[in-house]
Amino acid sequence: MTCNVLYAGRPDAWPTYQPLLRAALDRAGVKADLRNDFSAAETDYIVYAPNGPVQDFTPFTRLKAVLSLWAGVEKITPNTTLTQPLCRMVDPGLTEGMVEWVTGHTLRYHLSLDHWITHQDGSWTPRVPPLARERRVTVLGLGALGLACASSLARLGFDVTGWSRSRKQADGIACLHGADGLQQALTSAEIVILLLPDTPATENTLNAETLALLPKGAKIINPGRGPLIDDAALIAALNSGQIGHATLDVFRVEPLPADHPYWAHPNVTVTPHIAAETRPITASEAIVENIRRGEAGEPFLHLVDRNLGY
Ligand code: NDP
Ligand code: OXD
Repeated sequence: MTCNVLYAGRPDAWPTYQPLLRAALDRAGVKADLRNDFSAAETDYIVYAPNGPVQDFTPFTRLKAVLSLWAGVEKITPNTTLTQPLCRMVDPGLTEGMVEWVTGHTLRYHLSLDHWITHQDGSWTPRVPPLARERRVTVLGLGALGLACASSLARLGFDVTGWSRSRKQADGIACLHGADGLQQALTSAEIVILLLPDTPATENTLNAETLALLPKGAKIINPGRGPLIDDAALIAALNSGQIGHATLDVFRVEPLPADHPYWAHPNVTVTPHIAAETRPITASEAIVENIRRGEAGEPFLHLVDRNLGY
């Protein structure tokens, strides 16, 4: 039997994805027609992105699964017209990119690179950075991305604590979970990295109360999602010096409005949601593996729990 795969990602990315998905389907031996214009009633699988053309899933009467090109699924989980399985993107290329971005910004804080780059004034004032093993880093979220980043930082020698919803064990990482775990994870963290999904339970994870738990001058790196942070509380904490600096890649409103106080704040670095992108070459393999599984009657990988929202 042949299945019909509708590409409903960003229209301008179709020429990139079409040959990659086609080749991956052929390599996997999956009999499939792949198009960007199947009618809803003939579609078995949707390769989906929130900035693509499909918003209403009601007419997709024979749909077997929606396969997200994005890791974050907060834009689709509340969509009540979708009743079929939804799989999120876990892409080795995207993970690699996130590890590089997070490691880069962690090292930047650890080594005070901003200080040395901006203080080229002729003064000779040695300030030797501690070793990585003397630097306490906390990663909030130990999923595909958080765990990869935490492990990479631990391999560099950092003293890494991780926090997740459920109990976990990972080499070189002190794993905590639940509300008490969050408190413990924050009290000694000099650098905090947010890699949680945006769900009702994670909104404002960093707020006035939790920011106050951090040691004075702690640094924040947020490549997760904007709503994880209470913006007003962060700005107040930056102004008081409780938080030394924040590097923010994601925001409640994107693009971040030009008049948003983050842009002008001397202790904030804004990046435009570039921490890690889905890489078509590796993502196509991930998408096709789930189509193969669907056709073989095997369980899908990376299924979203619609109740939890991730
Ligand atoms: P996963 O779903 O694999 O991991 C999510 C992690 O968050 C899990 O460890 C989970 O715990 C934990 N978590 C979820 N809810 C809670 C909670 N209430 N309390 C404590 N921990 C919780 O996601 P990924 O690692 O793949 O991605 C994380 C996020 O990164 C995405 O949702 C997306 O928002 C963002 N992202 C950003 C990009 C960028 O360019 N800026 C690119 C790609 C993704 P448990 O393990 O117990 O389930
Ligand atoms: C994603 C993202 O969720 O790019 O994939 O943020």
